[in-house]
Amino acid sequence: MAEVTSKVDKVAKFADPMAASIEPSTQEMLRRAQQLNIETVFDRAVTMKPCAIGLQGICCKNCAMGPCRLPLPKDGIQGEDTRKGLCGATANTICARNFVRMIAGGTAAHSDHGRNVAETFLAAAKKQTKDYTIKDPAKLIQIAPYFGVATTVEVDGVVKDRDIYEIGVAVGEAAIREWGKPSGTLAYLKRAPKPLQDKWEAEGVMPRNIDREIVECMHRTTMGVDQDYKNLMKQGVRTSLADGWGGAMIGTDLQDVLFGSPTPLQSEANLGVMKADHVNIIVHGHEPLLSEMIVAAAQSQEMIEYAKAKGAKGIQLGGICCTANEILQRHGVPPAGTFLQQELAIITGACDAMVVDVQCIFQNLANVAKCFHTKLITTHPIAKMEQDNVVHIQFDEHHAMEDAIRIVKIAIDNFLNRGAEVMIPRHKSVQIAGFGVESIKYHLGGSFRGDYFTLNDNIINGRIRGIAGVVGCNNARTKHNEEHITLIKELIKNDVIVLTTGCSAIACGIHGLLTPESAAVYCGPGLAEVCETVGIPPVLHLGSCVDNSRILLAATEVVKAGGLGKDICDLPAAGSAPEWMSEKAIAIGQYFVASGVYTVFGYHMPLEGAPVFKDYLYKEMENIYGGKWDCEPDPIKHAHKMIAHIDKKRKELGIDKARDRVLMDMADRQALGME
Ligand code: NFS
Repeated sequence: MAEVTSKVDKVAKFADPMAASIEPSTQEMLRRAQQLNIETVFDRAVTMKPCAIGLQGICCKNCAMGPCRLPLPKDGIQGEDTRKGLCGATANTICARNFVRMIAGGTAAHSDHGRNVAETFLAAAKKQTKDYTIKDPAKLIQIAPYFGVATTVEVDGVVKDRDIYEIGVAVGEAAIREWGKPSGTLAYLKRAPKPLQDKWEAEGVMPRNIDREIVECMHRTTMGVDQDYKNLMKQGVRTSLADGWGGAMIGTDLQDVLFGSPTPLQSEANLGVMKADHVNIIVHGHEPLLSEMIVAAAQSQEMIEYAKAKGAKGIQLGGICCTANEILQRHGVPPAGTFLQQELAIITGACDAMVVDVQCIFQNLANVAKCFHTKLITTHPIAKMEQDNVVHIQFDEHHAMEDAIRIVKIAIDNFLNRGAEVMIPRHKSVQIAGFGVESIKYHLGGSFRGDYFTLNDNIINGRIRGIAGVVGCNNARTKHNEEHITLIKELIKNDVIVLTTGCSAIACGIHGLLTPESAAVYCGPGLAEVCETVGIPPVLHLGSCVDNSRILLAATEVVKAGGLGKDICDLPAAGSAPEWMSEKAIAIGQYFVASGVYTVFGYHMPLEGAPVFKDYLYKEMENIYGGKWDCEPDPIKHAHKMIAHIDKKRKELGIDKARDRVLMDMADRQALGME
């Protein structure tokens, strides 16, 4: 048996496990790491403080005359703000440029993921890859018209259904064109409520194609180009819309067509899903293209027998980050943890292989893996690691299953190399995941009356006070999971139903908020009654971060069902990312705001150094798009800001006092001029 060999000579300062996380298995594994003298992100967060000027958003390093730093004077701006960089760029310009570049970074990440999915989808539709097929033809038929693709064909005067693979090729080709088409605007924008489309059109922020918007962000924010924060933000808005109503939405839809649309299913969550007597494979990252195949390979009889021949009882898969959410929502594979638990999964000593693709992957995983037997496998041509203990197996959709089997075999072969220091925390929770636009319709509307009317009725009668989308990351600068869980418990206590994605959703699973039973424990009486009646959790897991597009479409369905205004900004709804850290979160926040949602981030926003620009995002933006930004690190105050907004919208809709819907009789109808 191999010994744990720490490659870390001296950890400068250890984090206090109780201060680092509210979650027991994380605290336990952090203690374990410290006993073994293995450094984790929690320790580094104690040692390394963030740059105070970068934190304010006013460091410009876009040319070699800088970096120019424009810190806010200690006693604030008195009189005219005279701060400027060498070229004369103001704090507003610098802060807006940095913000827009974050939007571009986030949009690029989601959209490049979407593009990879679209390319694989097209290969599958053309039958160039045997391992992928069209699993959800109904969804393909539903989305085809948005791409101008006919789903029927007329032969000799008879209308017939078109071959599903033929539709697939046409949709795949049209979808890929969304990244680079020379004219027009994005196809999916017309899925938004009409008044919202009109606003975007009037403002000139309809995205033209996905790549162009990202490129234009980079151009406009480079030295000496756009010097007006409002004009810069127009491009920021346009790019974010190219994410939410473009790359991310196409990614979600084509993943559903390729792998099946999620339906609610039961699973578990947390590090305790790993098993000492099984081969443990952790998949981590974002694109489900390879992980789908790994699920199939790990479940194959051949691989299970192979694992047994090596002395294991079976193969246990687990996920980290959004790859976890992808295979959870379609296969019930349990997530082993959120973003901040990735190093800890290896520190269990029981992780035989960690397979990573793109995004949210710590380079330090390689250093931690060196201390154990774990094989760390990178699989994507755009995401390699420099450390020599990392294996690269480049995944190719044309021989996807072969790649997956190779990876699973490496993990199984590695099972025998485990050291003596296996320590898997016991903690895990049961969860129900796999909700989507269609399943909400079904669960809240019933099979005969599947629609959003029931949800709307319950919002109008006040049993459900409003809807919150709580999403996003963990951040080592905040206490792991505390903001997510405190905030969400406060929302559901106040009868606000929560839709969640990303690491927030994993946190909810870990902390037991994704079961119908949790409604009786944590919810206010109205929401508890609805959850009990229809058998849903008060917090609905809608998938990964690209699946925030599902939240946009769910909000659009609520608008369509009627009675709650004409646009997303009329709804008693709010958005939140309480522990955000990624540029992707900023892109998501901005497309929520530009779609009419009041969006509150926790921790901190990199805007404090440019108060005028900050005011533009926090106040003026609402006059243009109906949504605006806000920030509140305290989770209880954060929840109440969202609730106050929800109440304001209820008042504007005239449903602030209503408790039960009053059915109109004939006289009432006649009084309103209705028949
Ligand atoms: Ni979203 Fe999903 Fe998690 Fe944050 Fe990273 S995994 S794409 S970026 S950390 S929620």
